Amino acid sequence: MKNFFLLFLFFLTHTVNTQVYYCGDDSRIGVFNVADCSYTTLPTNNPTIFLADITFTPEGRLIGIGYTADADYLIELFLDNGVHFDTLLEIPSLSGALTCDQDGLLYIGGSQVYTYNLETQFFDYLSPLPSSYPFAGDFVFVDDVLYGSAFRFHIESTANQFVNIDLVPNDTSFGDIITTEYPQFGGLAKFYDPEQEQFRLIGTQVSNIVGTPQNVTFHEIFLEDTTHQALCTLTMEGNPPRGLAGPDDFRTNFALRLDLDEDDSSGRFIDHYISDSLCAVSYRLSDDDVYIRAPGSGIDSMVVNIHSGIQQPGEEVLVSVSHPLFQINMASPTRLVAVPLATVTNQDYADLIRSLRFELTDPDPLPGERRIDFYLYANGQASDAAYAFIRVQPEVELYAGEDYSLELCPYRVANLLQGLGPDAYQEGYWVPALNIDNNFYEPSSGDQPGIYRYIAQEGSCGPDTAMVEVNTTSVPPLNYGGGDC
Ligand SMILES: [Ca+2]
Ligand SMILES: [Ca+2]
Ligand SMILES: [Ca+2]
Repeated sequence: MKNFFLLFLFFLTHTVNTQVYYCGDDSRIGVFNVADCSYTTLPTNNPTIFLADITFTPEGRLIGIGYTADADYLIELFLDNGVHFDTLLEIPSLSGALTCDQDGLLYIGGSQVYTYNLETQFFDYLSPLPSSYPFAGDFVFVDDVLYGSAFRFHIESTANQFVNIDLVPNDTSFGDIITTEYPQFGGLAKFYDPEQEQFRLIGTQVSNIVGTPQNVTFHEIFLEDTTHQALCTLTMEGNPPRGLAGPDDFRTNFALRLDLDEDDSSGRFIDHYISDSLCAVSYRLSDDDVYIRAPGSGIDSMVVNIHSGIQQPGEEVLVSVSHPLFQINMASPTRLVAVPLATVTNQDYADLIRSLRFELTDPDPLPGERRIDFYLYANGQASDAAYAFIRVQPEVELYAGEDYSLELCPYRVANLLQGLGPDAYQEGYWVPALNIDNNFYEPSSGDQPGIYRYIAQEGSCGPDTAMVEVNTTSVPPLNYGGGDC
């Protein structure tokens, strides 16, 4: 079965627990549902980098390795407003494996193993591998041990090796061979199964039979006795998935969970939320779709504190409105403890979280990212932290785009925003308003030729204005591919 859902459907469907993310050879990202072997792919328009593998980071970033005809790159992927890439670093070629540890250190495998620290931007050589063992497969951490699927080139054949990787820098051995009985897994990921109350390990095997279509088999891997079991074989649209990543990698407490943005629509994955509102002094700390899972006896308290990034102490504070069901204690303006005054539901906690704000009281705030951490407590147990990242951008100038004019055949539809250029602010509005609210000039809905102004404004930013003149012509316009109107 094949499914091409729209972006919003992707976000709606990917939050069920038994899922792993995959990336295809042609820049696609998707979600595989372990329970029924269904999948959802998110096509990328105009791929410029082909994806070899992906991983999440503890801060909820989605990082990939990919390649063009010229070079290999470490990239960050963004799925809000469609899939787009940001190149972080050029890396050695033949890289096929990527994962991330609890501290946010990336492990990149190819003909050698490298590490990359996203914070310090330090790229390092971890360990030499025998030159005939490239990690064209994937890496996965299980109980703090890094496993990898490698294969060895012989003169006449290849041999698969499932190994653990020695994390001692510059050690001469790469670890131990766990088994040679596994197939070559192009992708490896683990996820937490709430019914079995344990992690499960998944690997993908792509058929190497020449010709199309190529099949991919998802296997469950049992490290304890080095067996594996095929879950299903799929024929997917385009090239089969190569890399895998698990959304549960950095969670430890699955019974008590807080997710500040369940469908990840803010652009941070896992349990986190990011606000990059422009020119604002008051910021939300969650999306509307806050999700809480708590044991039957309920949550005893919630702690929220500004973890890092404060630039002007005393001028950057947490703010809560009073809530009839909670006592809010603030020992300092950067730390808040909420204790229920009566029996409350998870929904009451969610309402309280939605009402919280981070505020800048200085009229000239300083730019930078602030991180605010949330913890829930139940029966003496703390949840994993859910982070709200606030990007303060006081000096942003909005750009509405370049003025231009357009000659259209009568009744021809045109995307007016596209013509303003790639750097134009995307959230502006039109004066006069276009009849269908999607930046499209559509004569059939009543839009008339004339001058349209595009206004870019947000918070106290802007406004900046660009002008588009729409003319209609009955003769085929030049440079429009010919043809009659
Ligand atoms: Ca991976
Ligand atoms: Ca989330
Ligand atoms: Ca959301």
